[in-house]
Amino acid sequence: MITVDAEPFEFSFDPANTALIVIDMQRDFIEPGGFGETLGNDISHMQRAIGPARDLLDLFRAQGWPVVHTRETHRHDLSDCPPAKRERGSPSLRIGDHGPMGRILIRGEPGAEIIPDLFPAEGEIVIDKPGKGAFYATSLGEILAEREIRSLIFAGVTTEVCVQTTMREANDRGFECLLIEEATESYFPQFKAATLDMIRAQGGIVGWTAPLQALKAAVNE
Ligand code: C5J
Repeated sequence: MITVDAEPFEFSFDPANTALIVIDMQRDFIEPGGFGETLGNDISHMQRAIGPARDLLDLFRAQGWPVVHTRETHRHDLSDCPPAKRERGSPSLRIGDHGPMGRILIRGEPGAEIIPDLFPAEGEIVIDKPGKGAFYATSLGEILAEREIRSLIFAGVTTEVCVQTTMREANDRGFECLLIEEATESYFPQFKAATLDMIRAQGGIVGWTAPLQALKAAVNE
């Protein structure tokens, strides 16, 4: 077992049953000129997560531990995008509309792809998810069960939306979840801070959080 100095208390995991899950590090959310920035968001916050997420990926790749990437995407005909989702947000640029990097959040479009720094390596699992949570309407649950994964280490964006939703789904399914603090970001720093607090409140009601260095130190001990 590996034990990480985490909050609200130590997080222990068996590498044989643990995967890294990198949520939605997609060009449209993070890159200059993408969907997120076009809607007026400050992407500089999001870009801070790239280096730490890359370090985390390198750590897992060096150990040969499993890695899962997710993308928030929809089918070309939007049959998996409920109007209730599409009609909120900005009326000028909705999911499926033509944006600066192709159709917004549509599978195969350039903006829906994972940023080059974190691009999935051969053999890593990639999950296209139509919801905010990565378990809803995907095969993630079955894939993790087949591999007997019981602990998940999280990175990605945005902390308070897709990362938190997926952690809550995972927590309800019995996974032990650790979020690496520098490897997740939001357009809104106060939402990130509040989410980290929520996750570890009440004795770790959703899971644990830890700085990247605490994980690296535990792995290299
Ligand atoms: C994600 C979003 N990935 N905020 N999506 O968090 O809509």
